[in-house]
Amino acid sequence: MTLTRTTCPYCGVGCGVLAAADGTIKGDPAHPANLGRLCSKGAALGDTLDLEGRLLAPRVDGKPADWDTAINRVADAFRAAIRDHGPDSVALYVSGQSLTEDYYVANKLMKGFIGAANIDTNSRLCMASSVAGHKRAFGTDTVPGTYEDLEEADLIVLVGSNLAWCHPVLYQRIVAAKQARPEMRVVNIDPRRTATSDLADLHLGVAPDGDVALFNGLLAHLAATDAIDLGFVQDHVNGCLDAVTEARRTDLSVTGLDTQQLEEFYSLWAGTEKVVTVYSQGVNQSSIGTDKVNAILNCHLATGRIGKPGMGPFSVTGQPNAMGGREVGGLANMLANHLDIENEDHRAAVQAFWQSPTICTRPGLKAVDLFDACADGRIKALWVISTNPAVSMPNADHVARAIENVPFVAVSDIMAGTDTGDLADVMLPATGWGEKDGTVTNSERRISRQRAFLPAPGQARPDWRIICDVASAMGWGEAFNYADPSEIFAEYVALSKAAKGFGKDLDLSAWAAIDYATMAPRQWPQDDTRFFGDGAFFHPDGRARMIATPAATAAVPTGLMLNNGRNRDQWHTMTRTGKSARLSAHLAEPYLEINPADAEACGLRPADLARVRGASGGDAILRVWISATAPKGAPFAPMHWTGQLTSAGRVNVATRADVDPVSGQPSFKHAPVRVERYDAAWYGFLASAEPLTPQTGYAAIAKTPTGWQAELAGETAPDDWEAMIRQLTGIADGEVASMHDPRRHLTRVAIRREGRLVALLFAGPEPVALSRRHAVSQIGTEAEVLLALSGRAGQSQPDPGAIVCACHDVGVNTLRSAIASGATTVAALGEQTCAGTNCGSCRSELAGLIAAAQMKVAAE
Ligand SMILES: Nc1nc2c(c(=O)[nH]1)N[C@H]1C(S)=C(S)[C@@H](COP(=O)(O)OP(=O)(O)OC[C@H]3O[C@@H](n4cnc5c(=O)[nH]c(N)nc54)[C@H](O)[C@@H]3O)O[C@H]1N2
Ligand SMILES: Nc1nc2c(c(=O)[nH]1)N[C@H]1C(S)=C(S)[C@@H](COP(=O)(O)OP(=O)(O)OC[C@H]3O[C@@H](n4cnc5c(=O)[nH]c(N)nc54)[C@H](O)[C@@H]3O)O[C@H]1N2
Ligand code: SF4
Ligand SMILES: [Mo]
Repeated sequence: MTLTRTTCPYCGVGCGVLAAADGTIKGDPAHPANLGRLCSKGAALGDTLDLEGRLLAPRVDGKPADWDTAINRVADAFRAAIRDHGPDSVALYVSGQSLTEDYYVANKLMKGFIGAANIDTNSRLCMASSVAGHKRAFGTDTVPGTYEDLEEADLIVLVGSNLAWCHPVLYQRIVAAKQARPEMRVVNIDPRRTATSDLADLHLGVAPDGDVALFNGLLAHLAATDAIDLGFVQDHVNGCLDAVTEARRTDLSVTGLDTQQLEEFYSLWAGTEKVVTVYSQGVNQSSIGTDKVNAILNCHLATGRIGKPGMGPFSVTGQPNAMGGREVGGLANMLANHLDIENEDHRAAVQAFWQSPTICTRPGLKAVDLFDACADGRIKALWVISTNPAVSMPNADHVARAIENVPFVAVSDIMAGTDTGDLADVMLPATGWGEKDGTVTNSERRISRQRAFLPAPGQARPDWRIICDVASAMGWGEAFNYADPSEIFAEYVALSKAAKGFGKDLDLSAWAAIDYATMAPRQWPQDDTRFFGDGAFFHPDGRARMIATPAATAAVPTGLMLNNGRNRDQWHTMTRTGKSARLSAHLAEPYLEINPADAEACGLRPADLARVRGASGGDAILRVWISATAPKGAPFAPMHWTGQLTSAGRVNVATRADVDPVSGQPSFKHAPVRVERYDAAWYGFLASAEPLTPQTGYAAIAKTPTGWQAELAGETAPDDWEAMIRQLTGIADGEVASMHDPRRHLTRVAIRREGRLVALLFAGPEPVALSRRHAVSQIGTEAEVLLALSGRAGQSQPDPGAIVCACHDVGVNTLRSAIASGATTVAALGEQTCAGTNCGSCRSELAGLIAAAQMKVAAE
């Protein structure tokens, strides 16, 4: 069996993977990002390669069509809109998961040939504030550091980042570095305690959006304690005095932290030369996100702690190619190769290089504005590629209606059923990870190859080719005539050469001599380059800028603000990770993690369902998870669940679309909500051999080893339970057995087909207490119906409980009993149960279980 060297398609760590067509997946020991490690999602990539649910042929108006018909339909719709309403009436919405080659041709088509800049990307929801902050401070969008800086640092500050779950291999690298050098310090700044906080020597539960004030306070402290590097500032930085003056004015009560906490953090930061500040969505996804970024950058610029080994600000990218998209100018306000739309010379150079008939002259619509333009009729033709905005945009119901309102919508996806694809006139089947070739750039500017190791399924084509096919049908075939992605990459490298005279950071000259087929992972401009250590920046005067960042004075928050983000084992809208039973076992339902005091005030009990209503009126219904780690006033919900898997689990119906004024990035993280108990008349749990559709008031579907399961509830109990199961499962045949306990109002129904159990329902007026794993394990077996309906695990098979270690399938009950029998360290638990010994993503949860058990013993 030959293993193909490729790159993980999930997060921006950009781990190297060795993969084979039989589903073998291993970490690549030769890839500098992971050196052989993988996290739970990477390790489970083999579970996502089957063709179930894939879009395998084009669809036009809901019916299968051939490629020519589909491509011509897209080209005609775009041409007609441009002819009748001008180039600004069409839009592309692409993705940080597009490969560099896909991104490059999409951008070339829109900006150079259609001649408008209405191409934006989901990176607007993700990295836009970091991009804007970098440009304000450095004069270009550069991430100065490398992953090794994290290992060399003496202090790592993680701001608004749940690295343990979202960049797990980087997190593991920090864990290993801290083990080797226990004097290393880690500070975690996040309103809630997360798995990442477990590594931190200091967790600062900052008030939501208190970060600008916090870092202003740090800058004022640096100034007051003579910690500013006056030489560096004098030679290389403008704006220091203004920034410090603003910082001194800051009301630190906005941080929500007490003086002792602030003092501890400030003196640690001031006193440690080698400090890296890592930041992510708790910083970017805010209406003051760009100021948050600059408040952080200010502190690094003022101390000259930037671009040297072990020090610097580090904005970690979320998606596998968020960085590559920025390089090729994927955002509506950028041109290719870090050049600027607003700059006439830059535009002329790019147009000359492309030999294009036109070039956009002003920035296009940013994501939120773009969908508003869909809603109000300005956009006549829209093409969505590799992203699922009907789920992932804030105020998602409005966005779904806006997409519906566009006269022509094309969607390129790998899956047949997605919330956005369901709104399309034309569906274009793309090849997915493992089936296509191209490059991605990770958080440390390292370009790696994704390589195919599977054939293209059905009629699916790579995204770059679909885009070029449409461009050809629009009459621009010559400029989009590439035999394969290596030719696109070569053109992109040549453009970088043509743009070199503009003195920007992006320099790909090293790739001119590199063979695409055998390309090894490599950083631009050179391996181990750290920008800015020598004080050279990219504003016209060659200096950096500190920005005065005013912190809002403390507004007393009234009511609950919904925080949101990611789970360890799911990727975004779950179209891929949702296929894996192991990954789905970690957290199988959308939930609301809420502080006990808030829960009480809202009348919520454990395992209840909560109705979460945002300012725009949309409701999400989520399982209540009462937890002291959620700060008071700010419950947390995961972003992942969709209309395919839930009836009301899309959290973005409750978020709002107010944006950062500089970057246009929406402030997902803080949405005012009302929370009340969902008044369910019945709750149920259904295990099935057949796929399920969410149809009851509350329904959350997850993949299991034997098929599917669903948590169910509704406001009125069904009259006919059998009919309900048949509707949800689509199973029309088979014999039905049922049990009713009229006293306790419990109902249990089983369907057997050819002697095997194919569906099992447990329902009652209270949340169903039952071993889910046991019920699920009965599906497909010849189990005795009465025993199956009893819902109890047999003596010989103790219920392992909710899965904590996804790699080795180890449940919480197994772990608790191992802890009780003396495995009181993470290492000992690993020896006894294997948990945590593969990817390590669950180690902080293991530590949490041990701590909880020890606390319980201490209390007894
Ligand atoms: N498992 C998994 N990993 C992923 C992804 C995934 O879907 N699943 N997606 C990838 C992508 S695209 C991205 S962008 C990254 C995101 O990676 P992260 O940014 O680490 O993830 P989030 O969970 O969105 O948010 C991080 C934290 O911000 C905190 N926060 C909220 N408000 C504030 C605030 O005002 N201040 C501060 N300091 N913190 C705040 C939240 O409590 C949360 O813990 O993850 C990438 N990795
Ligand atoms: N509430 C809340 N919402 C958020 C966030 C948050 O923190 N909170 N975070 C935001 C952020 S940072 C991000 S990055 C976005 C992510 O949100 P999205 O980008 O909308 O989420 P994905 O599920 O990654 O969507 C990718 C889509 O592309 C498809 N796909 C996969 N591979 C391919 C391929 O090779 N070609 C094509 N054409 N399609 C493919 C998948 O099936 C899927 O439908 O969500 C944003 N939304
Ligand atoms: S950390 Fe995990 S999800 Fe991210 S690139 Fe590596 S294996 Fe993939
Ligand atoms: Mo993201």
